Amino acid sequence: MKQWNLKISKDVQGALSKGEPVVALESTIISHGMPYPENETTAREVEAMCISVGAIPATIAIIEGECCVGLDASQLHQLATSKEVIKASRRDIAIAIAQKRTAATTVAATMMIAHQAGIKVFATGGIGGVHRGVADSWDISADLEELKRTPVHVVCAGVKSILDISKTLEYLETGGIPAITYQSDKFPAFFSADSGVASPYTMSNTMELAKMILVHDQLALQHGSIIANPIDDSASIPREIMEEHIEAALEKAKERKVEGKGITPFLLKEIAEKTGGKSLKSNIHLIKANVRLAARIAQDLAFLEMGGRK
Ligand code: PSU
Ligand code: MN
Repeated sequence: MKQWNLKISKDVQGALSKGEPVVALESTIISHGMPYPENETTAREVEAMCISVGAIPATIAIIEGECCVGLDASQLHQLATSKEVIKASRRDIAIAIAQKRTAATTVAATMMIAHQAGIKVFATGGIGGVHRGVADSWDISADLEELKRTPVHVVCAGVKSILDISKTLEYLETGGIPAITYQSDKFPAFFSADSGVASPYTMSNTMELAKMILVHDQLALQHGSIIANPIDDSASIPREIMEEHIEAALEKAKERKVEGKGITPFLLKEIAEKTGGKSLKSNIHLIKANVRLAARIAQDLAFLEMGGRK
């Protein structure tokens, strides 16, 4: 069997071999989720923040057909600026590698590669989910399928309300995927801390989350989990305001017949424009908060794996 031939950076490899905390980061958010130059600055700042908390960041992407775990500055720049970068989810991975393409990896593809590298904690902004109007479109993100089969724990700010939040939670439940909200009993809706939907689980500190991950690993469970981190009040955007923009963006997507993997990037771009950049600011704020939380969980997990008790 052909090996994955991962290209793991020296820093990430060093941390993994010593059992030190590592946090995986995705790249679709860089290439298809945010405009330039904010995407590049955020990617860099997020990595610096992860290091300052005490974990090594492993940003993941496919660069000219190689699965890279931990990117250098020029690779980040390429992902942030090139129009040639494709969006790769699970279905696109073998094609991207075979054709030596450069691809930004979605949550699903990043989970796959992170797992191959031995990374258990992953931070991002928002995950994909069950789209509104799913009964007609059958649009359910491959991120949810991946969570069923890959043991990586994804720290995010919940799901954007371009998605159907209740149906997404139902889908997670069916798939046996725990969704835990950090310090709140409400599941967050990305731009707002409260989606109006109760969270299946609440945990109040990072050690509790790390213990869950440790047990998950000891049981060799093959699925992942969602750790939802509600956005701070200071950066949140009221639901009613977002709702208006989302409705308009969905309408426009329908008119223009945007389909398949183009839908999520299209909606994100529309919403960022409609809110006059306010949503972008919130997005940047929350991804940093998520990386901070993930780095602390990864630290506690490393402590437990070394035999520490608390
Ligand atoms: N949601 C966001 N920002 C993002 C994405 C989702 O708020 O950048 C990206 C992530 O990479 C996620 C992907 O994995 O979109 C989901 O795409 P799709 O819905 O096509 O599966
Ligand atoms: Mn889709």
